[in-house]
Amino acid sequence: MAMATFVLLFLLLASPAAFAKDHVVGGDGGWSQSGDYTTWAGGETFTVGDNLVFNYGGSHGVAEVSKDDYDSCNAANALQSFSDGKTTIKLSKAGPMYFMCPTFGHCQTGMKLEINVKSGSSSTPAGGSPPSSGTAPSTPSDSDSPPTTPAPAGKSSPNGAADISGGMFGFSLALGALLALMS
Ligand code: CU1
Repeated sequence: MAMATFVLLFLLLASPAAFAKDHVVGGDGGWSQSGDYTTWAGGETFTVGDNLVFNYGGSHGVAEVSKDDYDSCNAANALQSFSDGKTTIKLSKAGPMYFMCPTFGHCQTGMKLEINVKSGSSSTPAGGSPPSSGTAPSTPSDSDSPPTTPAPAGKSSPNGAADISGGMFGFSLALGALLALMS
């Protein structure tokens, strides 16, 4: 029973990584000249760790390009390009990504895709954690105070002896003055 609970807890804790999603570009219509990829991308949430899946026919391809080349439909400087009909691209970092079909004329007719990859949901709360970690340095300072407590005990006896001898000296002075007055 305890083992089953442990396994269940482990699965729950591990599950965020299991949420990596495959985004099939264009849905059932796939990657073609008839798709509207701006609208399609607007309905998707892309997160680091997800996959982008392009399904397309032999006359098409996939090229990842810079924003400038995306805007001008230029596949000559493609960061990576594919033409195998089924291309899976892992979204490994946050930020914008740009894709186009390198076949002449296809990008101009709308066969292009811009996405914005978001960092994992776990990293968003992490941005708020630095304030809490700032309180951690105060804990070591508490451990510094105990050593100072025993130290005065060791020094108090010499001071006490000095106080006694000083008191004796003052007493003898007062006694001497009293004796002088009496005589
Ligand atoms: Cu194409």
